[in-house]
Amino acid sequence: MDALNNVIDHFPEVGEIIQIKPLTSGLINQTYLVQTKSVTDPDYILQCINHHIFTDVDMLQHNIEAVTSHIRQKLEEAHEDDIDRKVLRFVKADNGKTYYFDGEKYWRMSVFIPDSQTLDVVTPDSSYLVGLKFGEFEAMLADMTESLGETIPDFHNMEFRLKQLREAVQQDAVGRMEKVHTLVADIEKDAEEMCCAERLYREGKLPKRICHCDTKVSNMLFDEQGKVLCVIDLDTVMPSFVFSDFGDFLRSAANTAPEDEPDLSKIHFRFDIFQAFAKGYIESARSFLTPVEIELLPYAVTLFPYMQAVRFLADYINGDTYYQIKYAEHNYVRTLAQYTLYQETRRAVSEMKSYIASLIK
Ligand code: GN1
Ligand code: MG
Repeated sequence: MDALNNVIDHFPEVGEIIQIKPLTSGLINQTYLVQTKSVTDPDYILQCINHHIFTDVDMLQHNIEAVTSHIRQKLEEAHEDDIDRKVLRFVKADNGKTYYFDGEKYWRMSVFIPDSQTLDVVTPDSSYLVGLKFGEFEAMLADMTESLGETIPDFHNMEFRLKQLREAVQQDAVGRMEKVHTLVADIEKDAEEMCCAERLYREGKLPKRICHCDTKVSNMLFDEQGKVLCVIDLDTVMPSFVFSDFGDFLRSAANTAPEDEPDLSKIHFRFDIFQAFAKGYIESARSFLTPVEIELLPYAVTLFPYMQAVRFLADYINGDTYYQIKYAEHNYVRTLAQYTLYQETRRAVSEMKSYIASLIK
């Protein structure tokens, strides 16, 4: 813990510390809760940024600062109360930036949001509220004048993710292809269809907007009543299709099982969660969504489990170089779980379409 204390010393606003606890959430960054002694001082979240994945930390933090200050300003203009629990605040290090480089690793600290919780399972009621919130989040960012960089280039680009899978298959770096070649072939069958967003974008028929791009349920803080307080994990906030936030939320929230469930019979798509979330989202996002965006929302729901299966599978074939794993076959299990969810969402497409049509009448 001494090393962590040395890091924290570079963030002058942080008061005397009584405890540093590792938090286990997230597959990418290392995260700690830093508890301070004084009851009047806030606690903090300390994160070691994975700079192998986020290679341009300066751009990353610039995006995050631009977005959080823009949202803060909007909340102030709307005379919201309790703003410090509704948007993250990153603390300045003694170099004047919101991150500190110790010669080897990059660190950042943000104020911990008290009396908040993450949920693993959401209800239709809370999904409706999350939907409203995400529509608002995108609407609030719609008039940002500052341009944001892509912290991970082509992050939710399906064509690019398939290209990565194909490269992994070609290389077969650790000899896992024998085990997964049928699965790869199954996934490939739908490849062209699943790349429709990129095609429409090239044809000028689909816009990019600033999105969160990692809207899984565990990246949201809820208050005691189950209302979303604040969206966290802003590393991937960048220009993308609105499908990112819509689809990735339902990928986790509307799954009856965890994203790495080994028992595939437990994985189903919860239509009630879809309905509630879509209702909230369309209510607050309708003002800016184009007809093409609305039309393709059911496609978005299928896209994210599909893309996640492709990404987990590519990582499995590459020998687990990207996602943190808990056991040897973890990425393989994750792939099957996400592919199963994908198939479940496919079966619900026409029902999703009718429901959305009923909302926009
Ligand atoms: C990663 O950082 P974390 O664990 O919230 C990943 C997401 C995936 C998710 C799958 C930067 O998110 O894109 O959907 O795992 N983030 C990055 O659980 O690759
Ligand atoms: Mg993340």
